[in-house]
Amino acid sequence: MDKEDLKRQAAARALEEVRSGMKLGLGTGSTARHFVELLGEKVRGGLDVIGVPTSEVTRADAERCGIRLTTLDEIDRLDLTVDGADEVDTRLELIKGGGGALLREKIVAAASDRMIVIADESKWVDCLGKFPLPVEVIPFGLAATRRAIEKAFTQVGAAGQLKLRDGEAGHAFVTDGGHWIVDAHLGRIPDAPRLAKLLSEIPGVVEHGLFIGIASTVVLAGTEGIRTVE
Ligand code: ABF
Repeated sequence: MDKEDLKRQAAARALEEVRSGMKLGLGTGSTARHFVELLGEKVRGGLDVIGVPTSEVTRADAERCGIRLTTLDEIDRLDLTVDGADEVDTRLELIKGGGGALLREKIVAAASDRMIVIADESKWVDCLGKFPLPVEVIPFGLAATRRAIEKAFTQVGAAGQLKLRDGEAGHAFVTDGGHWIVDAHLGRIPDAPRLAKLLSEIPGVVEHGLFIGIASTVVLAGTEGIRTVE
């Protein structure tokens, strides 16, 4: 079974939690795209849901699949967000943002009663940090922001290179919010909750890819089957 099959299986399991009338956060990335496609099939079969997309890419996918969309300005809370992740640890702490959509993903997840993370087993780790941690930053004063980010790393006993993410034609990658991303190659993050707090206090940091205390359930698909961690 290849990875895409596993991702689709995880997405299908999450879909079992969806009921008519629900307001859903729709994640970004290849695993979340499987969820959007499977949800679209259900919608065409009569399931009545409304979604808030976490990126312009997901908005386009959801529209193509016939899913009714709204915004967080038009509704209050969401019942459930289903999204992928780059890494998940045993405390259900996540690294997200490899796809560059971490800011909207966190806003949407934080506005949801529940967040189900869908992933293949390769995302499951003992300690976060092998996947480079994305930090979304304001271009103004980038050097100062970088120094503050590096100081936060040393405060939690982490160290590594910080690289500005490349976009198209030699330019920096630009997020849906118009910001840049620096990726921190740390190897391991000894105290993710503390680092999350420290990063949030830096003025030039818009948001970071550590999702702490947000995910309620993780659905992991592996060659041995699917397991759910709560
Ligand atoms: C989103 O997509 C991101 O937060 C994460 O970076 C990425 C995971 O992508 P994939 O499902 O393609 O591995 O969930």
